[in-house]
Amino acid sequence: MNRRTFLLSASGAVAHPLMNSLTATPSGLLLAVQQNATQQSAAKNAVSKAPLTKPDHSLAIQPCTLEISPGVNIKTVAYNGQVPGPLLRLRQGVPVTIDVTNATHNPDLVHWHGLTTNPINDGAMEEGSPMIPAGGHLRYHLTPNPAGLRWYHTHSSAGANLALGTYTGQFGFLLVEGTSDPNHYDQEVFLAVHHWEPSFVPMVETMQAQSANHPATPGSDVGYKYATINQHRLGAGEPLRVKQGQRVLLRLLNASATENVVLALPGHSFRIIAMDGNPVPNPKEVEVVSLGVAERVDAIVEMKSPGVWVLGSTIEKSRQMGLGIVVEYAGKTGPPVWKDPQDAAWDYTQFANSTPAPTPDETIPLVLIDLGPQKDSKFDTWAINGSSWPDIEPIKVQRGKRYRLTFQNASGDQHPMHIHRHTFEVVSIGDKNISGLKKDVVNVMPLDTVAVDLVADNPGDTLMHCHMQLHMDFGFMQLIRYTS
Ligand SMILES: [Cu+2]
Repeated sequence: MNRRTFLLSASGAVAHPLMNSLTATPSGLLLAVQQNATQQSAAKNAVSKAPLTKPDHSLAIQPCTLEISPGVNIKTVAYNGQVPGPLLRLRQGVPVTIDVTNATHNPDLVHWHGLTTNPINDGAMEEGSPMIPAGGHLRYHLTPNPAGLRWYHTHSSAGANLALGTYTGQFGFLLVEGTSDPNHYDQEVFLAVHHWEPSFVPMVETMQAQSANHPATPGSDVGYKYATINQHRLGAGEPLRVKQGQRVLLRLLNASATENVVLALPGHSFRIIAMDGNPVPNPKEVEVVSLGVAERVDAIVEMKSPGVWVLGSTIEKSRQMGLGIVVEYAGKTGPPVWKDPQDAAWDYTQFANSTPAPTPDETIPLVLIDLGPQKDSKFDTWAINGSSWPDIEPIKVQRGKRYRLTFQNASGDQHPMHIHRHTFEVVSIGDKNISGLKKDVVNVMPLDTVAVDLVADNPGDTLMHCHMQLHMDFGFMQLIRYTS
């Protein structure tokens, strides 16, 4: 059996029909050809035995209970029963197999966020990736690229069921290690933000008022009872132990389903060296780190203010929910100290080049609109240029061309826009033109316009969506389709 194929197991044993839809390119990379409906249904009905070869990594989607602070237990679903899931350290360009078993009662799939994989292995059903049936199993084949901080998470939709999708603990870090890392550091720490116990709350009124054409009937938003960094609320779990003079590399991820966050560490600054895993052109020290949903930041912190501190949300209520972790210098004791930062502003452009990006082959305006709640839905429906998923035509692109996508946010909400399987370049925020800032998620503030350049260099259907679970589940998705 060709190793470069999927194996989808239910109970019996045959080669997976999807193997016909995968062909090896001369460079050895997998290239997915368009799947048709027949192949999709064949994938569903496939019965195959467990793989003969041992995978490089294994993940189990399984129910678990987390004690996020003393006496506060969260029932959720997580990879291998832990939050975050196991850290996957992969070598750039070295193919790996990852077996995923689904020990829950719902079909699910894993998205490898930030990797330039193919549509079948990407883990997005809208691109043609197969679902992993309840009780089933799937082998993913990845050739990790590009180097940097990536992550993996469920890409199932939740709709109005707040016990599914990214509301759960299904997320983990994936680090693609390249050949060199010029940044010296003494300690590397992975910190993921998540919010727990979601519930429906009324949409903030100001948000509605700002939205163009927002209907009179207010929709719902999602609120949370608790927040954690990794598995624990602020003050629970082990502190982050540091020594004076250390350079600590923080690998930060916002794995919340719907909440953008801003973090600070009093007495210290963050030297931002990478965003979404990609080195920034202009590393800079700042007092706060903003993380839209699904964004990552690599920051070096010089430990030069001995004490016991709170690294946490700049919002007091969020810290009370648990959004923080104690940073404790060796030999220091006492209650952790918080101080509000003097400058909490966040500006992507300061980390970019101020020279403009190359002229694109084509500019595609995308107006992001809040349509309000449709029919009897609790949540607002979202539209791109007036259309909502699934009734929306794909954006057509040709291989090798450079496309400028302008996200014009006509709503009162923030939208962390994500494009699958590609890295884009942020080329303007409002009126300010920049270049060199490579990302896979960009947060578009209310009524702001952000433009990104996408070079069509990875053929196959590509999903573009807002990463807020309640937005993507209610219309805020569109495919980018290669026509050549
Ligand atoms: Cu959104």
